[in-house]
Parts: sequence; structure tokens; C-alpha cells
Amino acid sequence: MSEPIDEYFRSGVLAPPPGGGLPASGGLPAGLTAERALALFDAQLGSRHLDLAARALGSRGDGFYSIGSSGHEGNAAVAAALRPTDPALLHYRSGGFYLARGAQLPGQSPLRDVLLGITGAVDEPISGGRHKVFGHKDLAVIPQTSTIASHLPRAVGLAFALERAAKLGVTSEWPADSVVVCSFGDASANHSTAVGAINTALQLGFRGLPLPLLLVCEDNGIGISVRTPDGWIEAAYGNRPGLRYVDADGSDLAATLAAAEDAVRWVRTRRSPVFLRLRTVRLMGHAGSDVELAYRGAGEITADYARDPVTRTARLLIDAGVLTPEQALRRYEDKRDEVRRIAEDAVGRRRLASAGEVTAPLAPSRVDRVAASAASTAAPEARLRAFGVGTGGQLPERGAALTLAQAINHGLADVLAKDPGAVLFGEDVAVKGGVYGVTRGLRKRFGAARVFDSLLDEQSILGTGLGMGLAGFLPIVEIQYLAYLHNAADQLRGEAATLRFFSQGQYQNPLVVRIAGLAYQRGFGGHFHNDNGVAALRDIPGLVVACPARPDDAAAMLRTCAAAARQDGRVCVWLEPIALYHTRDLHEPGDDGWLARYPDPAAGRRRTCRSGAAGPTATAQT
Ligand SMILES: Cc1ncc(C[n+]2csc(CCOP(=O)(O)OP(=O)(O)O)c2C)c(N)n1
Ligand SMILES: [Mg+2]
Repeated sequence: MSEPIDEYFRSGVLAPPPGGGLPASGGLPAGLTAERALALFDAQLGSRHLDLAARALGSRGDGFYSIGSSGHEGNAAVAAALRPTDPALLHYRSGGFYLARGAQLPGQSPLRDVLLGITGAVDEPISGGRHKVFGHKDLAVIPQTSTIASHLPRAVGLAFALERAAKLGVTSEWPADSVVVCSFGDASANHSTAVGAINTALQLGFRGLPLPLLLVCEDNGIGISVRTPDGWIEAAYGNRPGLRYVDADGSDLAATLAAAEDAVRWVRTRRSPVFLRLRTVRLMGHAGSDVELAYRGAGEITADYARDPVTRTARLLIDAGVLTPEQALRRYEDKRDEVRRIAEDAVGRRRLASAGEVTAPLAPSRVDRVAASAASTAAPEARLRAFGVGTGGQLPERGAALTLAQAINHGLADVLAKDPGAVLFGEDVAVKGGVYGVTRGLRKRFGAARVFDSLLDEQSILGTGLGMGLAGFLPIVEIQYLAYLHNAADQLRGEAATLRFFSQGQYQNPLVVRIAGLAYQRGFGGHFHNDNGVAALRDIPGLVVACPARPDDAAAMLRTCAAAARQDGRVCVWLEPIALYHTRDLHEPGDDGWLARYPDPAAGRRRTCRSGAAGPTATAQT
């Protein structure tokens, strides 16, 4: 026994039962069998000892992550209330959840997964040694970044997508009656990303759309050193229209399980979101390096141990006569030994050794498959319908020369016609047909379930796309002006572009982000509508940035972006130069020199551009 927390556990377990004398043997609360309680206790013990092992490994220089779940182990009961196929986007303190879920599927070794993450081993099943995250493809746990709350928009998008996939017959890896679970901290609940995502969820519900989302706020009352005012989470989320609020004491296993089961039942049957507030404590500070005494009094820190969920579950089992105190202590020590053994093995494992290895999953490029996919189209009849031309009409490649805007419109129509999972959305894209008319007519031809207007929140637009990409869609989303990408850039940089990285491509979010941008106007909009801030995109690893100038290039490049998203899971930013949308002439008025025929997709297209004698060369290909 080395840490004070061990002593608290021991003395809590050995303390005489309430009222003194022999254990009450009154049994467990209704709804909690001995078998289930013991399984959850096992997950809680595992999570606790992972935290202790992470610290020990860190002090030896063998471990690289020490943010733990101690005090939050009640979240194991949330996993128990869910199915192992329910997609989970987890807070970094949801260790109990991860272990409990791992135990729901035979053949899993969740303790090992976490330890391999802590030691940065290549065998770690999700990120392959790139970062310690909770994630596992077989366990439907989607890895998250360290950016707090950045996963909420994706979670909302995924919940939205599950229903849309069922409606449109899009094949998704998630069962149609899944519940998306998303956990986060109390301080994170204040982040605009969380606030915006929850607002989006509520607005979707308000419009009568189903949204099977379980939000779990693991409320330990503090974010690093900053206290969340007492009662704030309830004040902010306890009474929101369309959001059921459930509160549970996370140190009470039976109460947490009952509340989680109630919440999950509600979400699964009503397809409507629930906010589950799990009251927790944060034991052992924010992370291994955190000197908690610098900002909290010793008495306050010590008082939290009375709410330690692991000790409380042990007491529950002892007081119910399921375990003796000695058996509870034995289990505690046995789990410590088990974790230690696995940790020693994890330390010896190979780590990523080169920059090439680290970055390998970022930007796959199966050029031939992408080219073949870009050249394939829907059948001619379907294409005619997609272009709004009746039978007997002409396919666009045989039609008149087009402007850039018309060529993009046709390119989008081709993608939508070919790929039943392609969806197009953003502000004003549907009913109005885009601020510049680029998407005009597409809603009518492809239906409001595939071409729709979003609410005015760029983080939610991108996040919805990220969730939909995970559910089998090819989202083509629009950000109205490049300047307005910047307030949501993390959804692109931190979320979209890194999912392949943190999951070695096991999860991907194919995405095409259409952005109207670049300088164009005289006298309107100032720099916000004339933004050339492409540099903000150019250092995002793995991102494809495409910017057409000519109508014929545009159609071909757009189809290539869609193909790269579909075939390689790529995230493509498709920058549309507003100045050229409706440009017709090249040299003099009326020469129509900037118009071009729609290129025949089947013919493929490759064009090499040179800038100056010794300048860079770019090859565009479909
Ligand atoms: C967007 C962002 N800002 C700042 C941080 C640094 N940071 C990491 S954890 C944390 C506090 C989070 O508190 P809370 O959400 O309550 O979770 P807890 O750690 O208490 O479980 C902060 C500020 C971050 N990771 N992401
Ligand atoms: Mg907190």
C-alpha cells in the first residue's frame, strides 16, 4: 500500500457496519444482483488500479499519461445500462465505463488496452501508440481528443445520422435503435462547443426530429483548479425544453445504475435526448503532476474520500452480505497485482519509432481507386433526373458551356445521384439554393432528407458532418464564407483531421467541406466576405485543400474530392472562389471565355498547371 487512497479504502472497508455488530445481510437494493454488482465492482477496481499504475509508470519514465478516473468510477454503471454496440464518445475520466464495456464482450482485455495506451505501445488497439485515448472498434468506443467538449457536436451528428440512415436506407455500422452516449466534465459543459451542440440537439428535437443521445456530465464540481458554482449544472441544464434531466449520486452504484437505466430506456424508446448528471468527486488531483494543495484545502480534499465510489461499492457489497471485508480487500489487492503484471508486459512493448510511423494513418491515398470512383456515375436516366432534365434530354457533358457555379451545381448533382449516402447541408443551401445560387434546385431533386438547411452554427454544421460520416454518409457541408470557418476551425483541425490518426483509420469521417471564399467584392462585406485565410487550412495534417478556377476543373475536382472522401476517408476542403462563380468572359465583354463544357466523368481528366518558368507544378486528376 503506497498511496493515501489505499489507506482510505482499507479503513472504509474495515470500518464497522452502520449501527455496529455484524453485517446487515439485508441484500442489495432492488435491481442490483450480486453478480452484476460484483462485475461492476471489478470494473471500478480495475479503473482505480489503472490510475495508480499510471502514476507509478510515469514516475519511472515508462508511462506518459496520468489523468485518471478516480472518484468517477460510478460511470461503470452507465456502461452497464447500455449495449456494447451503442456508440460511445468518452470523457477522459470514463475509465470505469471503458472497463465495464470491455467486460460485456468476450475476449476483450480492456485493462491491457489502457495500459498499452499509457506506455505508448504500438499494440494499443485504437491509436497504436499515438496517444492515450479510450477507444476500441469492437467496443464501439470512438476515440476522443484532449480538447474538452469538442466531441459533443460529433455525438449530436451521430445521433441525428442514425435516424437519417434508417430513413434513407443508408448502410451504417450502428444498429438503428442505438443510443449515442457522450460523457464530459462539468467545466466542459460551459464550453461554447458543448453549449452549441446541446442547443443543436434541442433544436432538432424541437422540430420533431429524433435524436437518441445520452449526455453524461461527470460533475466533480471542478475543472483543474476552478470550481463550478454549486448548482450550476442543474441551473443550466435541469430545465431545458426537450431535454430530460436525470441526477444521480455517482458514488452510489445502485442509484447510478437505476438512473442510467431509466435514462437509457427513455432515449432508446423515445429517441429524445437525456442529460444525466453524475455527481462525482475527483480524487488524486487533476493529473499526476497536479499539486492540488495549491488551490484546495487539505480538509476539503480529505472530505471527498467519503464519497469514493470504489469504497462505497465495497461497503455496499459487505453490508449486503455479498463479500466479507477481507474478501473485498483481497479483490482490491488481486486487482492491483493483475494490473501490475499487465503493466510490466506493456512496458516492454515496441513504441512508434519514426515520424513516418507516427503519421502513417493520416493521409492515405489510393490514387487508382479514387480515380476510378471519380469517373463512375449513376445510370444515364438517373443522371438526367439529377440534372433536372427530362427523358430525351441531354446529359450535361453534351450541353451548353457553364459558369463555375453551374459546374459546381452539376458536380454536386452527379455525386448526389451516384452516392445514396451523399447529403448536402449548411446555412441557406436548401430552400434558397445557396447565397450565390450554387445549390439551387438540388433540394427539390434529391429531397429534403438529403439536402437541408442547418441552423446557424458552424461548429454544429461540421460536427453534424463528422457524426454523419461515422454513420456511413458522405456529408458535403457548406460553410458560408471562409472567414466563418475560423470560429469552428477546431472541428476541422482537432476533430475531422485527427480521427484517422487516433484510430489508425479504423474510424473515419469522410467529409467534403464547401467554403465560398477568397476576395471578390467591391463595396460589400469588407474583409469578412473577402477572406484569403487559406493558411489556416494549410497546416492541418492530412487535409485536402482544393480550389478550382475553371468550370471544367471544378466539376472534375469536386468529384475527385467526393471520391477521396469515400475511398480513403479523406477530409477535403473545397474552396469556391466567389469572384468566379458567375464569371463568363475572359478578355472582353461577351467573349464567354471563362465558360466551359461539363467534362464527361467517364473520360477522366488530368490537367497540369505551371506557375512561372521554375514555379510549382500541380496536377489535377480525376
Ligand atoms: C478547449 C480546451 N481548453 C482547455 C483545456 C485544458 N483543460 C484540460 S482539462 C480541463 C478542465 C476540464 O474540467 P471538467 O470538464 O470539469 O473535467 P474534469 O477534469 O473535472 O473531469 C482544462 C481546462 C482543454 N483540454 N481543452
Ligand atoms: Mg470537473
